[in-house]
Order: sequence, then structure tokens, then C-alpha cells
Amino acid sequence: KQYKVAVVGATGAVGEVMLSILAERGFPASEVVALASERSAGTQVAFGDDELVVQDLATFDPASIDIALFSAGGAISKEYAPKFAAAGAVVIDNSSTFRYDDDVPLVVSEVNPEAARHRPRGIIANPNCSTMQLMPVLAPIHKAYGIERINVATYQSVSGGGRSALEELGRQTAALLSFQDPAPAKFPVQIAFNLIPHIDEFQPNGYTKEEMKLVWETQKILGDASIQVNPTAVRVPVFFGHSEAVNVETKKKITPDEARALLRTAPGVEVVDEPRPGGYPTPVTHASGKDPVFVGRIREDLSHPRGLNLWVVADNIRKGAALNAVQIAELLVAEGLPAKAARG
Ligand code: A2P
Ligand code: 11C
Repeated sequence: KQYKVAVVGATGAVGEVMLSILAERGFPASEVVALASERSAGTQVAFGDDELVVQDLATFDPASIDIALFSAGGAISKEYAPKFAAAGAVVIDNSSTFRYDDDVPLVVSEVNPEAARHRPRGIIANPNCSTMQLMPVLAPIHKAYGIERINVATYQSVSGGGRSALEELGRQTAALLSFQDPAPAKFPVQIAFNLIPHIDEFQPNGYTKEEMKLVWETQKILGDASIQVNPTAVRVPVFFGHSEAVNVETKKKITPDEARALLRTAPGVEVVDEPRPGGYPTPVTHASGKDPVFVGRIREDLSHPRGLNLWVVADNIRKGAALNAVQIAELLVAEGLPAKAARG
């Protein structure tokens, strides 16, 4: 155990799971430091069977940190990630702040682990959850059959919006069931018993930023700017687990049987695909609290000679965020990142 690890945003929905995954996978940390805002400094968060006292990020000295996992929002990453990197830490950042910079690798551990080695700014970006869960499924298809175009509609749980979003779904659901006013605060309109086709900010082209992330990140991770992506991102009243209805058009035809066989061997992917009631993954029955990306409903596209339909479900907080960040940290361990303490 040699690395001193910081989790920035340790009290948040993703940060708390980063801590539990570091503990459950036995990450070789000599010390884990929990950082958040001044508001929660002095409170405790769980780390395996232990408790860590939360420290204030603003006054923390990163000099001794080897690896920092950031999930405290874009503004915090923008300000503090470069400071941690300048102090010699490798930063694994879960925000969208650096993802589209050419000198920052965007890494899905099963798909492009080699990209993590080239990090001139000391920062590695963790993809957005909706792109993340697609990659372990689509990368092997792209490699063997060549993907030309991806049509994707997402069904994203509220946990993607953090703790306040989880609370809002709970509060609105309870309010509506007792005939109270479900006043929206975090979401622009009521989320309980509703759907919202709007995640993150609107862009000048009429798409939301969440939709554009699917375009930009897919092309960057698969290393192929010719892949066309047609996204619609929708928030649904589910607590944990994002789902995606995906249609891919390949260069070479892939049959559903070929897709199932290929995906059964894909790292990080579990095929759940039987044409019977319940023979498909859902956020609640399969994904919530689990590591793999689940894929089912694999069908031929009746409208296109080289089209394939898939239904992809994953825990957006685990593989979609915290787990992949820890897996990137494990890549650093595997490459033999020298620990500061060992360097003296
Ligand atoms: P805090 O609990 O002190 O506000 P979520 O994504 O679930 O909303 O969590 C956001 C995370 O980012 C929390 O851990 C939160 O800490 C942290 N955070 C928010 N603002 C700051 C800040 N100014 N400095 C450090 N951490 C922050
Ligand atoms: C959501 N995907 O489900 C978002 C959360 O770019 O890191 C993560 C936003 C991001 O709301």
C-alpha cells in the first residue's frame, strides 16, 4: 500500500461511491483523504469499515497526494485540478471541464486504457455516464464490423444530477402521493411521474450538452471522428441506473447472434437477452449497485440491411462514474506510477 489518494467531492453521490469502491477493491492506498466544501468539513464519510473526517478542499495542501479523484462539479475541477496536477498528483476528473481538450485523455478502462499513459497535463478525464456505458458494448462491434452511425435515446436516472436530484425525486413522489404541491427546484419541471427531454445546457444547435457529449466523447474514445451519432437525452423518474435504446449501422452486417457471441466475450459487459418476460436488463432488476454494463433486446433492424438494435443499462454512479475513475487509478498502479512517499 503506497499511494496517497484524495477524493474531491467525497460527500457527493459519486464521491461516496468512489470511497466505497476504493475500499471494496482493496486499492493500494496508504491513506485516503476525503475533501469537500467548507460546509461539510469536520463531518465523517464511510471508507469501508472506517470513517474519514472530511477536510476543506480550499485550505488543503495537495503536496503529498499521488492520485486525486475529482467529482465536485466542473467549476471545482477547473479551479483545483490544475493545482493538484501542478503539485505532482495525477488527477482523474469526472467533470466535463477537460474532456474535449486534445491534451487530456478520455478513458474507458476496458476500451482505451493505453490512452491514460499520455497525460501531458497530469489530468485524465472520466467520460460522461451516458457515453461511458455505451463504449464497452460498441467498441468491440466497431472493431470487428465498423460502426458508421449510432442512433441513441437515453433514459437517465436522477442520480446523474447528484444528491439534490435524488432528494427531489423522493420529495416530489411523496408530495404527489399525498396530494401536495411537487414544486420543482433542481429540475426545470416536475420529474416525479414525468419525463424531461433536457439534460445539461442547451447548445446553439438546439441539442443539449448532454446530447453533444454522446457525439464528442464517442468519437474521441473510439478514435474515429467519422462515426455519426444522433442523440436524444431524457431524464426519467428512476433513482439509479441509466438505460439507452441504441441503433447502430455497421459497415459490415452483424447479425443478432453474432452480436450476442461477440458481447459475451466483451470485458465489463453482461448479455441478458432472452425473449421472455423479465429476460432483459432494467435499472432496478440488474444494474443498480452492480459493476457490469448490461445489454439485451438485441434485434435486427427491420428497416435497414446493416442495422442492429440494443438496449444498454448500467449503474450510472458505478460504471458511469465512480467505478471507471477507480479503474483508471488501477491503470496507474499497473503502469507503476511512482508514489511520492517512496521517492522520499
Ligand atoms: P459538500 O457536501 O461540502 O457541498 P453531488 O454531485 O452529489 O451534488 O455532490 C457534489 C460534491 O461536490 C459534494 O461532495 C460537495 O461537497 C462538493 N462540492 C460542492 N461545492 C464544493 C466546493 N466549493 N468545494 C469543495 N467541494 C465542493
Ligand atoms: C446526468 N450525465 O446524468 C449527467 C451527469 O458531464 O459529468 C454527469 C455530467 C457530466 O445528469
